[in-house]
Order: sequence, then C-alpha cells, then structure tokens
Amino acid sequence: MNIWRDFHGLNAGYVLELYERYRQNPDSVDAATKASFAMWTPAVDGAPAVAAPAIGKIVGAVTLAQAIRTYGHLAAQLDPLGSPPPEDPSLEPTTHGVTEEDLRRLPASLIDGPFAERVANALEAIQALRAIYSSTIGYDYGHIRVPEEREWLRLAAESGRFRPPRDPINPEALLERLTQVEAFEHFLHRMFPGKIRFSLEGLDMIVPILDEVIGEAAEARIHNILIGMAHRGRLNVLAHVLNKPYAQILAEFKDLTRGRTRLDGIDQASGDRLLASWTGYVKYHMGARRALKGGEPLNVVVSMPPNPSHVESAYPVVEGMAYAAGTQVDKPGPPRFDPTVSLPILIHGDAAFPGQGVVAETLNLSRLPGYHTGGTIHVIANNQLGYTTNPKDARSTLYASDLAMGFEIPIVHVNADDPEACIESARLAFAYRTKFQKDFLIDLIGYRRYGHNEGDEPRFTQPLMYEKIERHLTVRELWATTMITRGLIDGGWPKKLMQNRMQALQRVLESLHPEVDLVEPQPKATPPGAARRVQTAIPAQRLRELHASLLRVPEGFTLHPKLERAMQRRRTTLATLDEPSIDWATAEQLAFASILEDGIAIRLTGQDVERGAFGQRHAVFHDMKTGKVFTPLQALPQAKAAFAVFNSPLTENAAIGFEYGCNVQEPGRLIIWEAQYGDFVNGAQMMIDEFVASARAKWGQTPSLVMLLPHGYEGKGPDHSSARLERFLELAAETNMRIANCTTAAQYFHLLRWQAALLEADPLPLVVLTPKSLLRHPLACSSLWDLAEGRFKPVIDDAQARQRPEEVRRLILCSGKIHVDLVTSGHRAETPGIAITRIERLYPFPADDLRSVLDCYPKLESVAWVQEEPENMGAWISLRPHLGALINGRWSLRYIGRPPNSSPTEGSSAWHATNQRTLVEHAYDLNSAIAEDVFISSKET
Ligand SMILES: Cc1ncc(C[n+]2csc(CCOP(=O)(O)OP(=O)(O)O)c2C)c(N)n1
Repeated sequence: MNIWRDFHGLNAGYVLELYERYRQNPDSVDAATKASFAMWTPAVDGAPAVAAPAIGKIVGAVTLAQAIRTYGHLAAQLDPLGSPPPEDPSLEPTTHGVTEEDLRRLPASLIDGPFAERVANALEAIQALRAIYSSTIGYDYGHIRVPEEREWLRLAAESGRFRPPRDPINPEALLERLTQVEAFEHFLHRMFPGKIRFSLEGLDMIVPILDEVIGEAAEARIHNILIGMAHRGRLNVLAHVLNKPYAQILAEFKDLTRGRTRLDGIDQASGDRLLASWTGYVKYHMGARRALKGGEPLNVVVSMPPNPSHVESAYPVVEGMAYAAGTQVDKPGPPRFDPTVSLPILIHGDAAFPGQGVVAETLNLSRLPGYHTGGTIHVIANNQLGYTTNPKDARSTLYASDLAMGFEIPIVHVNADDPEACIESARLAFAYRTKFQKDFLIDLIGYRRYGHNEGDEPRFTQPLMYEKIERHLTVRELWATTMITRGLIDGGWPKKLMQNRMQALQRVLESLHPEVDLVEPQPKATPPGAARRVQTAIPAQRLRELHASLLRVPEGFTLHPKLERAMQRRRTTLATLDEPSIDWATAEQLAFASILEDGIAIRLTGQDVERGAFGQRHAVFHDMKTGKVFTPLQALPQAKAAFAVFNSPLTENAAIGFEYGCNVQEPGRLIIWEAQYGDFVNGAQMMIDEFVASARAKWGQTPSLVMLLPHGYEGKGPDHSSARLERFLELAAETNMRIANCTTAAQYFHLLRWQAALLEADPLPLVVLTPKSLLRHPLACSSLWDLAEGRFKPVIDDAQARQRPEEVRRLILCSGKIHVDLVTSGHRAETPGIAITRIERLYPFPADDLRSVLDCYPKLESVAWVQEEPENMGAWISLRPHLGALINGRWSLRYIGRPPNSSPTEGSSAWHATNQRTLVEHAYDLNSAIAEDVFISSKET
C-alpha cells in the first residue's frame, strides 16, 4: 500500500509535516505518533516510505483507542438488572478500518497507557482498554477541558492504582458491612411492615462508599465532613455512618404519641408549657452528628443536617455549611478559606438530580469565590426510577448525571452490584477532589428493591423490572458468593453473619424504652429580656472615627470622578450632631464598621451587592487606571473580624440556601443576603418556607439570617415593587423571625446592630424591607445624634401630632415608604386632625408600643390602616386581628388602600401616580363616604 493512497491532499501534507517534526525532534510529537513513525524508514526525499502500508491501520488503532477512552462507558455493564448498554459504533474496530489481525501486528506502545508495557501488541492493549473503560465502571471525563486533569483521570483509570490488588479491600469487613446494611432493612421490614423507611436495598453500596470517603477524609485530617441526602436510604446511613443508635431509630418507628398533643402550647402529658417552636419532624429527614474519636486522627466531625422532603433543597445548605466551616473570620480583612477543612458529600436521586433546578444553581456556585468549598463528592443514588417514573420520562439526557458535564465535573458510572468497582470509584473521587479541589460525581447505578416507599406496589407501574428484581440476589449475597469462589470463607458464614445481626437488632428492640431512647432536638431557650437589654447606640466620637476610616483609600488609588465627589461630600456628613445628613448607605456602612469593631464578622452577598442594585453602596471601589479593587470595610483599622462581600450569581433559591447553611454552621457571624428587588425572593420560597421560617420548629435549628428586600411602590410595575411582605407575615408565628420595614437610616443602623448583638443571645431570622427612592430621600436621612442615642423603635409616632394630641381625630397607621407619601402631601398641613404613626417592626407585633400611642390621643374617633399594596397583600390581612384586639371596639378601624388584586400593582407609572395620589387623598379625607367600586377601597371593618 502506498501512503498516498491512504493519505492524500491535506491529510498527506499534515502527516509529512508531522513526520518532519518527528525527524528533527522525536519528542515533539505525542507518544502514539512517535511509535508509528519509529516503524518507518524515511525515503530519500524525506517522506515516510517503507512502512507506508501500515499508516492507515496505525491511525485506525489510535482512533479506536481514543474512542474507547471517550465512549467506552457506553458499552459498560452498568445496570445490575442486566439491561444492555447503549453501545456506540466508534467502539468497533471496523469503524476505524482495522481488524483484530491488523491490531495484533501493531505494537502495544501505539495505544499508550500504563498497561502497554505488560501486553504484547495493540490488540491486547485495546482489549485491556475495553476491560477498563467498558467494565462495571464507565469513566466519563471527556468533557473536562483542563488537559492536566484529563490526563490525570486517564492515568488514574488506566493504572488501576485505586483497584485491588494494588489497593486492597478487606473482604471480610466489607461482607460484614453489607450484612449490617441489609439486616437493618430486613429487620425493619419484618417488624414494622408497611411503615415508610425508604429502604436503601439495591443501592446498599452507598454505605461502604461513604465509609471509604470518610476514612480517607479523616486520614487527610478534614475536620468537617458534611453529608447531605434525601429520603432514600437515609435511615440506614444515619444508623451506620452517623452511628445514630438503633434504639433511637426503633423508638421512632414505634412512634408512640409520647402523650403529646400540641394544644395551646401545653404538653398534654405533663401539663408543662411547651417550648415555643417545636413540632418535630419525620424520622427519615432528621439529622445527626458524629465525632470520630480516639487515636489519630482527632477532631473529625461527620454530620448530616436535617432536610425537608423537598428533594435537593438541602444541597446548597450543605454547601454553605461546608464553606462556613472552612472559613476563618477572626482577623480583619477578607475571610480566609481553607479548602482542606471541610468536605461536602451529597447523595442525590436520579430523578431529582436532573429535574430540580436548585441542583444546577448550586453546581454553578461550586467554583465561585465566596462559594467554593474545595470540591464536593456527589453520589447519584441511581435506582433507575423516580417514584413511579421511568428515566425516559424523567430526563432529556442519557445519564442521570449529564447535567454535571456542563460544570466539567468528572463522572464515573458504576454498577452497584460490583463492590470493588464501587470502592475504586470512591477512592478515585476522593483522590481527584484532593488533587484539584473540585467536584466529582459517582453515578451509582442500582435498583430499588421495593416500591417508592414500603407501602407502594411497584408492579402496578414497572411489572417487568420488578419481576427481575424479585429474582435478583442482593449485593451481600453476590459478594458472599465471590468470597466463597475465591476460597476466602466457607459457605455457611454469610448466613451466620446475617443471623447474628438480626438477633442483635431483636435484642435492641426488646430492651427498648421509647421514653428514654427517643431524643428530640429542642431549640435553645433564649434568656428572657435579651433583646430588650441590647444597646445599639454608640458614641458620636466613635462613629466619627469609623467614618473617617471608611473615607480613606490607598495612596494613588484613582476613584471614579463621581465617587470621588461623593467621598468629598461625605467628609462633612458627620460634622454636626443634629443635621439629618446620614443617608441609608452611610448608616449601613457605619453599622457594619461598628459591628466589625465589636468583633463580629459579616458576610454580605446577593446580586450586585458590591455596588448595590441602586448604586448606593459601593462596598468595593475599582481603580479607574489599574482596575484594582479596594474594599474599605476590609481595610478598616478598627475592625476585629473579617468582612466578606460577594456579588452572587443570578440565583435566589440556591443563594439563600447557601447563606442559610453558612448561618446555621457559624451562628456567630452576621450573614446577610440582599435581593436585587424584593419580589425576586419568591424564587426561593422553598428555602424560606422549609428552612428560614420553620427549621426551628421542625429541627431545633436557630437561624439568624438577615434578608434585605427592596420594597416600595414607585411606579415600576407589577414586578420590582413588592417584596411580598404578606408571605413573610403569614409564616410568622411562635416568634420564629423578625420582620421590619424601616423608614429612616438610623432605624436601619440600630436594627442591624441589634441583630448582630443578638446572634448568640436571641437568634432569629431578620427580614428587612429596604427602600429604593428612600435610599437618598431627605426624610429618610438621620443625624449623628440619631445614631449616637436611642435604639431601634418598633413604632414611630407622629412627633408633630404629639405636640397637640387633643386635636387628633384619626390615627393613620402605616408602614414603610407610604409614610413619606403621606407626610409630604399638601394635605398634611391642612389636616391637623390626623396623626400618622409608622409601624417599623411588623413582627413580632409591637402591641405595647401601639397601645401607648393610642392612649396619647384623647379625642380619637377612628383608626385607619393605610397601605400601598393591594388589600390581599402587604401587612393588612395579618395585622388586622392584632389591631382589632388593640382597638377593642373603641374606635372604628378603616382600611385605606388598593382593593384586592391578583397582581401587586399597576403596569404604568402614570397610572400608579394617579392611584397613589387618590390613596393619599382618601387617607386625609375625614368625611369621605367611599363607593365600593372605586379603585382605592376604603372601608370600615
Ligand atoms: C421538590 C419535590 N417534588 C416532589 C417530591 C415528591 N417525591 C418524593 S421522592 C420523589 C421521587 C424521587 O426520585 P429520585 O430522585 O430518583 O429518588 P428515589 O426516591 O428514587 O431515591 C418524588 C417525586 C419531593 N419530595 N420534592
């Protein structure tokens, strides 16, 4: 054969050019090409001539090897139930124009790889490659774009260094572990028939995989190992990995009512008053914590935080916990993150992983500054079903794991019936994570022994699959058979082990004392009066010094001219005590600076928070000439703790979940998340319902996350106006959060300082409706005196009306920006009979403060609640019963505001302005009799 027959035109030119390069420097071409050219004798004119007949075969062999490395997983035996793999034509030699005979004649070095030295020719090398890439593990790393990582993964797969016998597994210990796992499920199945437990069976290898990763992590002195997982197999993992006592789990299964019914906060059994906020939760979502003790390594804590039923919602929370655990904030400046301190391990469902958007949102956090945890080990507990739904209806991808490819996460698909392959995958995952500090994914493909839960009949929907499952041996049985075949144990031993485990469980059940064994987490009781005792004012001199520090920029730093001018103006902001010259952003900066000076670290995140969505904050300056950045709060000489500020990616759900995780892991830090506009917070409703609002009642957690939600009707349309205050008020009960709507910079200052001071003593989530136009409005500005004196006021009465209280006939109660619209109206001066009082803390409802206000106006005839939100939104619906109780029939209570609407507000600013004007007019109209159908509804209740 002539080379020109196989290679002509561009191909021939390319080969000759390559050959010329090889002639000049044999190492300048890759190993396979080098091996091919080594077989040729150059012709007189320099072109390869003698071995020309082999060149097409050589290229065929090389491309075949490449195809196996990239697509070998498509022919891997991954399904324990034996479904055929998808296969791919590129894995066939004929596709590449080679036969087995051709391959036998070619050298093994052509295929390259650590095994090439051990085999005789290219055929054997290809067979070795197939055995690696198309076995019970499918290596899926072709999407990794970093060549060094790809090469590392290739060598790791092909060297077999994580595989027995090079890295031995203790077969007896493995059999015992699988016996524990299976016996636990059998026992529960037998003793509590039909009770939901979400059996692990079919994916039993999850426990040995976790053992392997945790063992390696402990040896590597990773102090915090955090496991996030949903319902599937959770009880088994709690029992065997987190060492949750069998007695406690069995006590939970007994599900004695414990004599407790929740009525009026009284324990019906004991008559004691119940701690506020405790409803408990179902057993298969509870969390646990285990400290690995004794010998080396010390101080390793494995924990599994509780999570709601909402699959995958705990994923960003666990990431946030891992990030916070690995971050040191005890020194001023930016926080220092050490990726070797914590390890998140996440177990996902095969339907949930591609289906739930929060997964993609959280994967997108994985490499970002401020969110990077040093790499997560993901395991998809792939039982090939989502409830009753088959993969073809559950995802648009071939594998359940394909989403991870876009984030360049290496993937191994592994057959859950091959314990050695599973352990090899775990070792590879940990080694990759250690080397590159990036995520790794194990797609553990097994099956589900029973229905979705143990009460379900899976044969209704998957009759054929379950026919196979019924006949399928468990992984313990398969492994026992392997051991017997290898002559490691005798035939009776596996059965004996199983009997021992079942008897041990029986003994625990028989000696159970549910009242003692059932340990329920309880929220910490707060010391009474802690919130009242906090001092938030700080001396004017200290404020001035902080302010001066905040105005300093490094020598030679060139600010944007507008910012430079703003800085110049701010130099005199604190010059006098009583001039209201402190705007919202300055108050925030001073609050942050003073909190840092008090030694409390701050983390502020959200979309565009560095500059601030309204250009108000400028927490980070950018040098106009060099592009360098400078963060004044990180350079504050007075600071005793770190300040972090990160623009988040465009997500709410994962972002709030992550911050929640940071918060519960490190409750001593002030964690603040800011929405771009308040309405976008509804993208994270799941996090708010399931974590922020109810985690205390369900799991005894005590979050103190701060959420800043811009809110106010300013003609921007149905979106960008409302932070959906009504939703937060609806969730507020049993003192589970604080909700504020401040109208002045000083109020915001005191509120932030108050929250920081209560992080340990009385932690509660804080929801703050923050302003937009009021950020710079003179009426929202405060004086130095306001910051240096006083405290946060839950209610601000009308200072003007207080000077002539006997003239007041109507008391208008309102909250937020509408107050400014009311007091700046021309009607204000003309209507001295009206007092306007702001409720600045909507929850807990400030009944005492309001009572004192009501008592101040002796001639009061009516009270009106005025709001800009429609009647079915805003604070009205939640506050109405409280106001009714306070008024107690003494005066009429009138609602003045928009009627119920499905959309928060009008779609045009002109229309908005008209309605806002009408609303204010009604508020000031003491005599109006208003028809029901006017746009602004005003009615007595
Ligand atoms: C957000 C959310 N939607 C729906 C459900 C109801 N649900 C519970 S488990 C499940 C199927 C989950 O399938 P998969 O992710 O494969 O996990 P598996 O149960 O098979 O382990 C569904 C739909 C839920 N728990 N959470």
